[in-house]
Amino acid sequence: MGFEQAWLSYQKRETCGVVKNIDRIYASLQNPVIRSGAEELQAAFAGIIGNEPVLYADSEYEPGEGTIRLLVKEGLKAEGYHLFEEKGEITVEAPDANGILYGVFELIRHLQLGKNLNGKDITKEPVMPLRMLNHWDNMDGSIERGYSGNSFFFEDNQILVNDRIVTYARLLASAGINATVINNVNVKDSATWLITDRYFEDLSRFSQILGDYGIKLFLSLNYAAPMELGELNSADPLDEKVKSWWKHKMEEVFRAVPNLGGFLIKADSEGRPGPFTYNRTHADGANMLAEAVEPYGGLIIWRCFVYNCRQDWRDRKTDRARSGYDNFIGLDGSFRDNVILQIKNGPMDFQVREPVHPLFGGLTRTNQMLEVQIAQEYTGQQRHVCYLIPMFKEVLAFRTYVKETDDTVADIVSGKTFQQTRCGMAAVANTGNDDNWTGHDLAAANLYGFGRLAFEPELTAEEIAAEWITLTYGTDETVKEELLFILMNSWPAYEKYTAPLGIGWMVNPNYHYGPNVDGYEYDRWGTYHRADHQGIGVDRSHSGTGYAALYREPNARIYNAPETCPEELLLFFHHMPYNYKLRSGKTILQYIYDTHFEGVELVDEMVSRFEKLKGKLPDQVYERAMERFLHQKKHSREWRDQINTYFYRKTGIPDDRGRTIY
Ligand code: GCV
Repeated sequence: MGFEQAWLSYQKRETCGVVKNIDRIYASLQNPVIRSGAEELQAAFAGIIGNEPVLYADSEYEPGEGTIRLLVKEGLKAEGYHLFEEKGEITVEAPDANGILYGVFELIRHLQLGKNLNGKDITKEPVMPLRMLNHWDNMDGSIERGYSGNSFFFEDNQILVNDRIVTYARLLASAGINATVINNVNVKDSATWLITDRYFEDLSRFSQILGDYGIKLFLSLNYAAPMELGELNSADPLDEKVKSWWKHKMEEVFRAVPNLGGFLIKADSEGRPGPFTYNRTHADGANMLAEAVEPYGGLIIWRCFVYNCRQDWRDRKTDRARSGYDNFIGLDGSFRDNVILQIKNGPMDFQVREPVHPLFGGLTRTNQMLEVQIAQEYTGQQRHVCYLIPMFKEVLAFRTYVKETDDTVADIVSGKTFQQTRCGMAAVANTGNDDNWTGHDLAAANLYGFGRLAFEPELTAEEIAAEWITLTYGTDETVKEELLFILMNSWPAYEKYTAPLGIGWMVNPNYHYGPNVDGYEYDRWGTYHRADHQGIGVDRSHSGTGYAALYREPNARIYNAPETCPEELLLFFHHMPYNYKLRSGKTILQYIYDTHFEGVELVDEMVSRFEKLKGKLPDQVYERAMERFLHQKKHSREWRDQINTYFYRKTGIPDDRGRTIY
């Protein structure tokens, strides 16, 4: 089995119930995206069914059994498709080439899942306009927060253009992803030079490959490029010289690099340069760039991950959680049309549990995009299994109350709430040059799942997981059942044995892996749990930092009081005594003990279920994943014991079930 093809390995399927005798495909082959789709169909039929249909130009079309026709036809929303079967002939109709490609992949999914197409009539339109990956790859080949090897985009400050990029593009397109940012948002050194002729030739070949699969290339930009490229001595967004520098630069870049969608910018955050240096706002900075890319239909995606990273732990009023909101809410309505604000799902930083970012529902006159992270920086770093689609579904379903209806995060970032078309969802990617793309073989479910979710947020996390399992490992029911159990229980398990009740952090500083309860307690990053011998948690109610009030009612009221606050977020919003009784009647302390034992038990069960798959999964996959499962087993115990011991020693109160705590 070719691991490098991930879920596109096109193994022969005995149970395939789809029309079997396809021998002709008609399509407008001069369009590169449609050609990619047609060739993908050939490969899929050859692998799965065992016969390779012949490609014909659409001008030669003749109706009849055994035919597939890919037809561009108006009617649906951009990138939508209509797939139907009638009398042995299959048609994919779409308003554009991307729609054709997605229809093709729907058809291929049917082949892989062994689902019958006879008489089927399927119409789909992508819900999120932008479905994007953000890679944090550096040009030396390293990846910031990368847990599956090195970059396959860059090596030794060069851009790699090879077959892996083609497979990468196919994988993305098959999951419905239509945009990607290939370099780290922390743009330094050579990466600053990506917008110069040093890289144009390679970049342009690279971009064309993505373009053939309907994927727009985006780059992360260094805000201080005019200075760092040695051409100006300021990056002030209101300085005419700076403005004109960017205009010329963008003209040059868009001329040289085809299929460029625009730029992603991290400014005035964690030491990156930005407009603050010149006493200008984020809007000044973003708008200047937006004006420069506007003639080419370019987008500026501006990140809202902005906070004071030099905080004093003694200071209880400054609250990192407030920071994104406080920095951007006053700018609502002042961004140009081609600017999108990209907002992390929570106000802190991809913890296992956070409330939804209050900018969702706060902003009403600004294009918005949701940023999630499938690189499991704080959720096990692709060594622990942690299927994150259930978390993303909760975020998307969150009611912001910005309107009476159509007010969820999904409504906002799909453009429904404010009738926007420049919006969507981005995931910090989990890929690297490991054979299996994602380090942990099961982490590929997050990559596939992210794309599918952004395209069709109404799919359940379970449906997506089941689909990924069968696509990747075939139709064996035991494989499906056990992997489904593992994936669906993995996020709850991780939450149970790590930091409790929404408090987050408690990890080793810098690496963000492994337990260290006080690791971030006395540092400058604004990440505190405030535990003492009586209680734990950060008071973010009106008597504390006031963060809870940033939400619209009734959320603000609900979060403000411990009695109504969702318990999984209790310690995020409130400093509570250990003996406070939760709704179950358990004290917070006993809840911490119990969940930590339960989390480990769940991991044990996951591992014993995985053991049943020996001989049913390819040996290499089984062994590679088993090695990680054994580590997770051990490491979850380390988490359990360190957390439980910490609280036992702080309080002196034993577990009421007398289990071992050290
Ligand atoms: C790319 C966190 C991560 C950083 C990351 C940053 C961001 O702080 O630890 O590695 O930088 O988020 O999202 O910009």
